[in-house]
Amino acid sequence: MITVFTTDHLLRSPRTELYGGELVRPHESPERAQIVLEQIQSQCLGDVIAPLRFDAAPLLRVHDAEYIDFLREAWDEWTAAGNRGEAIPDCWPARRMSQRRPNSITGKLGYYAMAGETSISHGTWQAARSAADVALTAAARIKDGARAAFALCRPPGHHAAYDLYGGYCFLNNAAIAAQYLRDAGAARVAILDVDFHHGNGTQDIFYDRPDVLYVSLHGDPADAFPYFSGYADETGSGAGSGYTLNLPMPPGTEFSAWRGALTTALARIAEFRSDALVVSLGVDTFAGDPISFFRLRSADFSTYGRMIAECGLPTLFALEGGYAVDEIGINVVNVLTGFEQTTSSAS
Ligand code: 5XA
Ligand code: ZN
Repeated sequence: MITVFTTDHLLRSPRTELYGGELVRPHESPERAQIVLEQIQSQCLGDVIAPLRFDAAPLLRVHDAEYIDFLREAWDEWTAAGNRGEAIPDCWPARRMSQRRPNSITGKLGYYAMAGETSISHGTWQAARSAADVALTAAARIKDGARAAFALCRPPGHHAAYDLYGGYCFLNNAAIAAQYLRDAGAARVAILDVDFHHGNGTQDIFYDRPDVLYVSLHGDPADAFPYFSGYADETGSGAGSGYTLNLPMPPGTEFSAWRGALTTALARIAEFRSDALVVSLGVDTFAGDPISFFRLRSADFSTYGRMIAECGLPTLFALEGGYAVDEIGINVVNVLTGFEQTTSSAS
């Protein structure tokens, strides 16, 4: 399997995350991607290639143009306003408040943020832009006939909505790739989100559409971030009714139960008869993850990689979360090699 990777991800290296009432060193760190890359190389998964450079058009297929402008300018506006720390919001358009976009950069941060933990820092935009290129390059490989490709994206993407950032995400890499595949001729694309957290951004982008199925397994939002999205009764709207499937699970969920939910998810994907599959691959379902509450073990990632391969679909994997840094490489590569072994034994 080909991996698409760029060291541009190193440009995303904030000093701060708002966590537990403190500004701490971010869980979503550059080491994550480097460790995944090392494991890919040591396991000889396949070639590692650099991304092509795409223009803004594929981003604008799923994101608002003013939001993109905001992301591009945010750090410069923040520093020009005399702020000394990293850019975080301090006020949101909550219930019964105006939804107008403010002029002030601090106001704009609140307007565009769906969560407060994610600092914008020098280089954030450039890294997010390159991560989208990584996903698009992997999608181009799938379009050209590859059975699978791995987009080693950093920063991740699935919390980024049409015009919202947060949860460490700025541009929705998986959604951008799925839309690219649609525009390249795939009639239907399924997105399977196996990250511990619900991908509110991906759901938001495709919620009213019947051509992109979104299926997510995640921590119950009653107990887990993003708290306000991901309930089982969110099933799509309008023409998209029935094309979102949320499978929330409680604290302490073991692989035996998680695998049952994956079987349900894969049955829905099979019924959808999609031309391609995009997997939002977060491995924060791991028992040792510091910010999550499922109990998967490293061997379980191989098992479910095999299950995903049995769909028989051209499959793009895009990296999302996973913060047990010592095991992130093993867990990600276990999914990919599980997938590869099933694919090669079937052919
Ligand atoms: O998948 N999303 C994440 O891993 C980020 C969660 C952020 C929680 N504050
Ligand atoms: Zn996550």
